[in-house]
Amino acid sequence: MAEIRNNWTKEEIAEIYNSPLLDLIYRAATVHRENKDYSEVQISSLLSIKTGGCPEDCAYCPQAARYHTDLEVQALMSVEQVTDAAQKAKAAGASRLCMGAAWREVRDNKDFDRVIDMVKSVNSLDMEVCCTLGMLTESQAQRLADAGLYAYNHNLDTSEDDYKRIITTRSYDDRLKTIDNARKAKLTVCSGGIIGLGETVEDRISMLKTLSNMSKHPESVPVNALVPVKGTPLADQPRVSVWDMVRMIATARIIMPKTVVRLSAGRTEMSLSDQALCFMAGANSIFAGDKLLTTPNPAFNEDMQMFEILGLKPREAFKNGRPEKWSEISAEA
Ligand code: SAM
Ligand code: DTB
Ligand code: SF4
Repeated sequence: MAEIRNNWTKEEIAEIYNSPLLDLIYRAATVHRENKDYSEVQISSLLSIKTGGCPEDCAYCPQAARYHTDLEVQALMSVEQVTDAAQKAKAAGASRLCMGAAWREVRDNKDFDRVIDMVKSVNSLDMEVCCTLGMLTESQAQRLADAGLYAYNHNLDTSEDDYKRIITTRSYDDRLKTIDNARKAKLTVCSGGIIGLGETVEDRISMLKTLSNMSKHPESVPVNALVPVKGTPLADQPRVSVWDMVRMIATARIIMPKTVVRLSAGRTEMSLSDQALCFMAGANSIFAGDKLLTTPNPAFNEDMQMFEILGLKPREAFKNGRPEKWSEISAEA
C-alpha cells in the first residue's frame, strides 16, 4: 500500500509529471492496483439545477452572465424535477448525483431551503449526493451535511499564481476557505481543476501540490479538459492533448493514492483508446449522461459499451458507509 503523504514538493511532483510517458502510466497503474479495485469506475451524473446568469467572471464558463453565449438561462429547478432526474440517473446506473448551480455563493434564503430539500430527496434514493453551489460558510456546509449531502465540489481550477488570469471576482483564498468549511462540516471534498486554460506545466504542478498538501486529500479530484465555448474569453483555446490529460491523471493517482480521480469534462473529444489510457493511468470515475452541466458528453449507451469492451464495472453507492457514519469513514477506498 502506498504511503499517504501531504508534503509532496513541487520538484517531486514535476519529476513524476515529466517522467517518460510509459513509465508514468506503469507507475500510476501499479499504485492504482495496490490501492483500489481498478476495474471499478464510479458513475456520477451531473444536473444543472440553476443554469446561467452567474455574476462571476470565470473565463472558461458559459454560465457567466457577462459573456454572450448561446445558453438558455434557467431558474432553480423544483424538488420534483430533481427527484425525477435522479431516479432516471439511478436507473441508468449512476451511484452519485452532482447538482450544480450557477451561483457565486450560497445565500440563506428560500432557494437554499429548496436545495436542502433536493439533497434530502436524492439521499433517500440511496444515491451519493454532491453539490457544487459556489462559496459556502461553515453553517451552510453544516446544513447541507445534516440534510445528507455526501460531497461538496469546489474546484481550484488552476494554480494560485494563474488564478487571477482566469477569475478576478474571487480569490484563491476564498476557494480554499470554502473547502475548509466543507471539511469542518465533515463533508467529503471533491476538488480538482481544468487543463487547457493556457496555463503552464508549472501551474498544473502547483495546483496538484496544493491539492496533495491539504491536511486530508480530497476524496475526489476531477480532471477537466477545457470545453471551449463560443462567447467566453477562452473560446479559441486549442484543445488539450490526451497526453496532458494522461499525465495529470497519472500524477494525481500517484501522489493521492486513495483519491477517486475523475476523468471529467472533455470526453467527447477523446477516442475509446484515449479514455482507456486514462483508466490505465488511474482514473476511476466519470460523469455519464449526454450532458455535463451545459455542454455535451458521450451518450450513456456509448459509455456502457466502453465499460463492456474495457472490462470495467460501475461502482456501487456508499461503498464506504453512509453519511451517518462519517466518523468511521476515512478516505474513499
Ligand atoms: N458556480 C459554482 C462554482 O463555480 O464553484 C459551481 C458550478 S461551476 C460550473 C463548476 C466547475 O465546472 C468549475 O469550477 C469548473 O471547474 C468547471 N467548468 C465550468 N466550465 C467549464 C468548461 N467550459 N470546461 C471545463 N470545465 C468547466
Ligand atoms: C467538475 O469538475 N466538472 C463538472 C462538475 N465538476 C461540476 C462540470 C463540468 C462543466 C463543463 C462545462 C459545462 O457543461 O457547462
Ligand atoms: Fe459562475 Fe461557477 Fe461558472 Fe464561475 S464557474 S461563472 S462561479 S457558474
